Amino acid sequence: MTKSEQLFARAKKRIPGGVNSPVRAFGSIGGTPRFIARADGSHMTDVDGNTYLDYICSWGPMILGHNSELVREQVRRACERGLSYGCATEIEVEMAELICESIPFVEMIRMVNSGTEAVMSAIRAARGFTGRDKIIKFAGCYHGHTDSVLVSAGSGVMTSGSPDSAGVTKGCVQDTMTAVYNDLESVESLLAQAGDQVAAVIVEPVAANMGVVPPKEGFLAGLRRLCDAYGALLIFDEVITGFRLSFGGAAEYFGVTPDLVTYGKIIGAGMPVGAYGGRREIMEMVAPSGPVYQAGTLSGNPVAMAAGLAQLSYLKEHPEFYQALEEKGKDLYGSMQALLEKANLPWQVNYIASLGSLFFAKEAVQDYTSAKASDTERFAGYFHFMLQEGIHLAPSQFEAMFLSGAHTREDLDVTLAALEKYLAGEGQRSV
Ligand code: KE4
Repeated sequence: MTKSEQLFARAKKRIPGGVNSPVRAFGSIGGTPRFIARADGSHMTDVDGNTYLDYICSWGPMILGHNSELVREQVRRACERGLSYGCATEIEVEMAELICESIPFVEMIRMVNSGTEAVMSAIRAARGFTGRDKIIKFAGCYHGHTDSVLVSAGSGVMTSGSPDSAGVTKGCVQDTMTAVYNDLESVESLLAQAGDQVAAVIVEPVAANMGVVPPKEGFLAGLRRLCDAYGALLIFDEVITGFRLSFGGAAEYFGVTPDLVTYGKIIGAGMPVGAYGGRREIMEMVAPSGPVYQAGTLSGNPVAMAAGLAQLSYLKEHPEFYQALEEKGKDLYGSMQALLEKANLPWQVNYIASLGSLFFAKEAVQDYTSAKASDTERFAGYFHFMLQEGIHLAPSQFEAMFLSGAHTREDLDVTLAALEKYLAGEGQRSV
């Protein structure tokens, strides 16, 4: 048995499914998850000493690459001053000022400890501000595991949610309506039915939890227009896209301004950090300045702030980073698409900036229904082929590939060579 196999067997005795987050368990693709011992730059090394080129990047946070000396040094210095005080600190002010002074529509921001907490809090703030109960989300979009968004991801329009998880009561999701991503008419029909009850529309401005599905031209601007027409707030869930598509995230990238935004991942640089922010009049509803309660023992933790501030400061001071990352994405994902065409295979590569997904689907993937048409068994074979080639993809067809500043030209070449090898062999199997 490998050490990963031994650890997985032990883990399953004491941790549900052997993991602290379900996707890590390789459930949809089979096999034993690799237990990682360390990671540096664009690579991770498992407990058996195998090194992999990494496209998970911790699901997004490691945009500078793993184990960045820049971030590590600030964390080290923060640790020497103590790990947590439960009191206000200067670095929390610096973090809030950096974000608010960089992103115009974020007039105020509150730090929390995860993307889930950010979304939960933003929805509560939207309901508190509008006095309305209902929210609209999109089939296939994931916003963390707070009850109100764990709605069965039905691929059609749903006026009242049904729970997508045991333990979530009907009551928790009865005010959650589901629309179809990239389909403004589906949103308009829900608003027409319940418009004056809708507190907010929440959207991943680039869907990345059904695999990567970019917004169609006009989709985000259309959501802005519809929210304005019906007095609902627009929430961009930028836990993945924030500070990744550009320093101003998808809002800046697409030129569409939400009322509230949620962040996570990159703003913690690998430490547990989430945040929500937006218009001052909305954020001032949040305790202790207003009646919307939200709190957290470790919110704004000084060590986590040190990590996040180091990473964000670097990104802000090096705007050219994003151009280079986008070029890298075009190069990798564009070349993957070209290899599929050269092999005369019908599959799809969706990508935008540094996010991309290879879908084993024969039709364009533009929403949840078309994403779900993917051949997940074939994806499992592809995943394990690439893992054998020393390339660790996200262990699910419905996740993204993430690029970092640490991925090199050689890394891309190794990836493309492995894909070409797959397509020439296994990839031809009964298409
Ligand atoms: P966390 O609570 O996991 O920090 O963030 C929840 C969340 C909210 N919004 C969006 C758009 C997200 O993608 C996420 C979490 N993303 C997943 C990856 N698809 C995290 C990986 C995991 O669940 O282990």
